[in-house]
Amino acid sequence: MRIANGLDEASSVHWHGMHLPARMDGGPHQMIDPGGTWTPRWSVDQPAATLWYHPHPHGATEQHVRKGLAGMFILDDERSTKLALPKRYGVDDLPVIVQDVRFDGAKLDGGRKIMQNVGFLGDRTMVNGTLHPYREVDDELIRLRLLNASTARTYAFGFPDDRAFSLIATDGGLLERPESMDRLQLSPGERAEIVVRMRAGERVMLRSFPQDNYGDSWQRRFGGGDDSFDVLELRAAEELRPSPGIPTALGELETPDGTDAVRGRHFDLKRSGINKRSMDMGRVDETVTRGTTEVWTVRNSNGMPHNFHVHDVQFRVLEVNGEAPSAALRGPKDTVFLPNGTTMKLALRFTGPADPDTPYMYHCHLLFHEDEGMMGQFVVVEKGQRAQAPSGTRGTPGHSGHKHG
Ligand SMILES: [Cu+2]
Repeated sequence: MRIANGLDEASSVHWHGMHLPARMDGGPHQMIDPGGTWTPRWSVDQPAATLWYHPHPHGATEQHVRKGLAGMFILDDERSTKLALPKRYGVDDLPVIVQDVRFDGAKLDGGRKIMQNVGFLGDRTMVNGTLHPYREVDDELIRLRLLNASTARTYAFGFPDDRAFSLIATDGGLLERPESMDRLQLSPGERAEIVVRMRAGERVMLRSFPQDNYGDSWQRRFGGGDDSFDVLELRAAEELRPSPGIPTALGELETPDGTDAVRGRHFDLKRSGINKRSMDMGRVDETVTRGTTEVWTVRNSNGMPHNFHVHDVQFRVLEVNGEAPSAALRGPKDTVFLPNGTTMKLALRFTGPADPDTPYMYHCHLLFHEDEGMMGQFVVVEKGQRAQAPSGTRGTPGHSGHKHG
């Protein structure tokens, strides 16, 4: 990749969901100066998936993403190309990058209202950078690659007639089998691939609906969990091309099931920091041994919604509040939503190259919280190796590591 920074400020480009060496990750340690370029290289070695990229400058990620620096990254592989799924890009396989925005005249407005403790919430919705989007479709089955590229807003996607659709993939790729549902919740950073059946000549609106799984009435009201609005209209042709039925089996998961875990770690999510520590670019919080599996327990009792994203890996959700995960959480994940009062157990395997002095990030992907310091750093080392202080550490102008909460 060759990234040229044409902005008048430093930024970075993070490959969200990609398994790659830490120094290619595009996090806050790989800043690109104004006018500078960055040329990371790596081999793509992971299952077919819908990934994305966005800036990750420490303290300024919300602003950079909200202003539009985000895109989708589609990986195919041998298995995904052989399956009888809709896969003609732009025809029956559509990217759906969803962002909320607010305008002040012709300019984007990023102001956060008082009481909005999740961060910026827009009052209009864009898909692929387009307001009032619609798409004409000519096939019976349409695959939508949904990406929540918003900085704070959580969506519950569905259709007004409550028609069932098939979930075929989550953040890191295909499920073992399609799961039928009529609502799908995605918090910032999460992706999902769904297949929806069209009827000839109809117009149907993909919408976001009020959310049960968001928080109490106060949090729903001020965090956008009560909102409902149009996202994307699908306009079916008078005659549709027949599509083959969705395969009943999609393949095996590569994510670990946790039975070979060598250790557990706990992460307590608070707006003031994870495990009572605000992000410090010079501090390595966790050291992980390459090739091992771990079980991470992530808990939010902070009175507001958070989510949790881990760089480099796709993980499996083992438990949500002691129960087996719902259908929407059974595929490979790199980001999960944790409303207040949620505890999740995740199984993660770290197979990337060891690099004791370049950290990966884990953080809340409500980007206002991340910028405030809800982020930590882990390094992957060879057995017996120790973490080093991150090299080349530099901050973002204007961020002084101040305390919150
Ligand atoms: Cu958060």
